[in-house]
Amino acid sequence: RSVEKEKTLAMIKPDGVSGNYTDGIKMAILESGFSILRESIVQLDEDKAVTFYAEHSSRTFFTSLIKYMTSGPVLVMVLEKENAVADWRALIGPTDARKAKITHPHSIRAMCGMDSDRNCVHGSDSAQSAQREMPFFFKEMSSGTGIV
Ligand code: DGI
Repeated sequence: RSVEKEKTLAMIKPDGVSGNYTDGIKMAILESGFSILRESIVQLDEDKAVTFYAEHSSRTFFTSLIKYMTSGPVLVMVLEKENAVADWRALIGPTDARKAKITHPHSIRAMCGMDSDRNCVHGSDSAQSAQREMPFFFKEMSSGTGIV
């Protein structure tokens, strides 16, 4: 029986793209056994960034988060492998890149992130989030039963 594969949304945030971390991150992705099914470079406008991070709209850091996420192009990817959602979260490490450098020194955020705001990469936090986030960037990935 073939192993059930799962998909997740990965994003290299503006500091990752401008800091030339893209190739290194993609290498880590492939070495970890993910397939990159889709990829696209996108400049988020304020509307798109606000919609993407709507669940954080009441947080104190929201304004700075939106400013950061619209500060330059991002690279969005759809990754696929068995257990893709959890495995990609494990590979990127904790939200706060300063903590990641101590507790998860080999994680992507430890290697290219700055702090809890500029943390270089994004990953869907659940299969449900992935089902919302993938068609947000790749329309053809809508399941037809989702909210998009
Ligand atoms: O899923 P994550 O990206 O690991 O973390 P999250 O969903 O809790 O937060 C989404 C983004 O919001 C995160 O990547 C960066 C920003 N953020 C989260 N918590 C903080 C934060 N930014 C600041 N400045 N301070 C925070 O405590």
